[in-house]
Order: sequence, then structure tokens, then C-alpha cells
Amino acid sequence: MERRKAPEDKRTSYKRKEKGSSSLQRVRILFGMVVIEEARRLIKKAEKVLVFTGAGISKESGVPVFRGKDGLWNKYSPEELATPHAFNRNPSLVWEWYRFRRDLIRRAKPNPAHYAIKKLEEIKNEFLLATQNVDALHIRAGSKKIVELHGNIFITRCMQCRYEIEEYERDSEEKVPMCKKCRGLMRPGVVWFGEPLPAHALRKSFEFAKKADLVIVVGTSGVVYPAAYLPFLVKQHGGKIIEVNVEESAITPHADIFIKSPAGEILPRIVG
Ligand code: BV8
Ligand code: ZN
Repeated sequence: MERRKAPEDKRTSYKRKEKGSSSLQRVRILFGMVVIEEARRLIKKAEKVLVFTGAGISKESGVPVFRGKDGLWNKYSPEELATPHAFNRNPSLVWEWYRFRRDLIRRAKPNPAHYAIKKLEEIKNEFLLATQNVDALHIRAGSKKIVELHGNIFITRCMQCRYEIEEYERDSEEKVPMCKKCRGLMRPGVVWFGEPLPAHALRKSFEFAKKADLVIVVGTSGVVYPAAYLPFLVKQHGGKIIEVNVEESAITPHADIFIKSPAGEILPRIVG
């Protein structure tokens, strides 16, 4: 009598599927570990290290990024708020927006990714951190060898005599602050679209990129120029690119190692 196929087949197929999927997971985990090991090896070996960061490194600190579905540029248009033209047109609207972001950032704290970069600065003889972030969280984490390519949101600067004040703790009373030296209009100390980057930050970061043997790119979409040239400069001069991002960016196709992970979870593991 022909034996009816045992019902368990489904189970075995399920098991097989399960076995199949878990082995795939195991491969992924193994591959992930290999990639992390490779990144650790490259970082250990590197003598001149550049770290290039974007808004993604501060996401786990609660500071919103710019692009993507919950990015700032979804709700607010950069043209209306982050250009010299917008400020001349409506300085109080622009100040309102920068004060909203200042308050948000004041309530944020540096996360393990910020501290891992500070640690790397202490380990490496030749090191530079070039950040696009204006949130000063790297500075609050203790980074010293840093250039702020797009300025610092807590700096308030006179548009006439360039007199500057730092407002880390609180903002001045006036809705639109005026300079106490020349009564000129004061603006946030950030670089707006269409404005040149601070010459020293540009020169220092580009010079360092040309001699760096490794750049670690963390949490940037890599679409804002001239900052986004930095990883390519390292590559053009024979250096390697390690990228950490929760998703692929404009830099990923050029990365030697791409680690798809939140920066706060992975940086302490690859820098340690
Ligand atoms: C200038 C300060 C000329 C203000 C900012 C060449 C080609 C094309 C365009 C241009 C070009 N050259 C110039 C331009 C124009 C323009 C530009 O690049 N436009 C782009 C948008 C097309 N550049 C300029 O205007 C620059 N100036 O060129 O001047 C000149 C020269 C001489 C004389 C006169 C004029 C000035 C650019 C600076 C603008 N200012 N910020 C403010 O903050 O309010 S830019 C601002 O946006 C940030 O600073 C930052 O740089 C940028 C946002 O980029 P990201 O940081 O990458 O953030 P984003 O949200 O895009 O991505 C976040 C990433 O993190 C994502 O990939 C996400 O997946 C990832 N992520 C999320 N969570 C995590 C994570 N990763 C890891 N872990 C997580 N947990
Ligand atoms: Zn002034």
C-alpha cells in the first residue's frame, strides 16, 4: 500500500525554510562581523585619519536630520530659511526658526558615536574631524581637532562689524538681536546656501584630506558641496573610505567599506 506522504513535510519545509532563513541570517551576521573586523583593522592601521560627519550622527541624540521623510527640509524650505536672501527678506522669521532649533539642540546630549570620535582623536597622532553639523555636539563630547564646515548655530554674529557672541546657554532678549558695538543686524553663525564656507575650515579640511590614509564618513547624504568633495579627495590621494549610515548615500558607491547601522551602535565597536 503506497505510503501517504507524511504531513510533517510542511513542517520540514517550514523547518527547511527556517533552517534556510536562519543560515541566511547566520551568513549575514558572519558577513557583518567580517566587515566590522575589516573596519577595525583599517582604523587600527591608519596613521592619518579624517572623520567627516553629517546630521545622521546626531539623530540618536534627538536632533532631526535634513532630508528624508522626517527631515527638517520636509517641513521647512531651505530657500525660505537658510539663505542670505531669506534673512534680508524676513530676519525675525529666520531667527524664530534658528531659536526653535537651538532650543531643541540644547535639550540634546552627545551620543556614543560622538564620544567614539573623541576617543579616536586621542588614539591617532594625525587626526581631523570635519563636520557639517552646526549643533556643536562634537564639541560638547570633547572633540578638539574639529572644523565646523557649516558654522555653529550658537554663534551670533554682526553682519556689519562681524562682532561675535556665543549663546550656548540662552538667547538674547531681542527677537532680532542688534550689535551692541555698531547697532548692526546680528545673524546666526551658520553658513547659508549660496555662501562660502569659512576659509580656514575649507583650507584645513581639504589639505588634510589630501594626505589622509583613511576617511570615516558618518551619517551624511553627501549631497551638499563643497563639503561632499572631502571623501573623494581622500580617495583620489590613495586613501580609503569607511562609511557608516542607516541607508546608502551618494558616497556609498565609492566606499571601500559600507556599514549599514546607526552610528551610535557601531562607532564604539569599530573605533574601540
Ligand atoms: C556655496 C548650515 C558658493 C545652515 C548648511 C556643486 C554641485 C551642486 C550644488 C552646489 C555645488 N556647489 C555649491 C552648490 C550649492 C549648495 C549645495 O551643495 N546645494 C545642494 C543641496 C545641491 N552649496 C552651497 O550653497 C554652499 N555654498 O557653494 O557657496 C560660493 C563660493 C564662493 C563665494 C560665494 C558663494 C553652502 C552649503 C552649506 C549650507 N548650510 N547648514 C543650517 O544648518 O541651517 S547645509 C545643511 O544641510 C547641513 O549643514 C548639512 O551639511 C546639510 C545636510 O546634509 P547631511 O548632514 O548629510 O544631512 P541629511 O539629512 O541630508 O542626511 C542625513 C544622513 O544621515 C542620511 O544619509 C541618513 O540616512 C543618515 N542617518 C540618519 N540617521 C542615522 C544616519 N546615519 C547614521 N546613524 C544614524 N542614526
Ligand atoms: Zn556690529
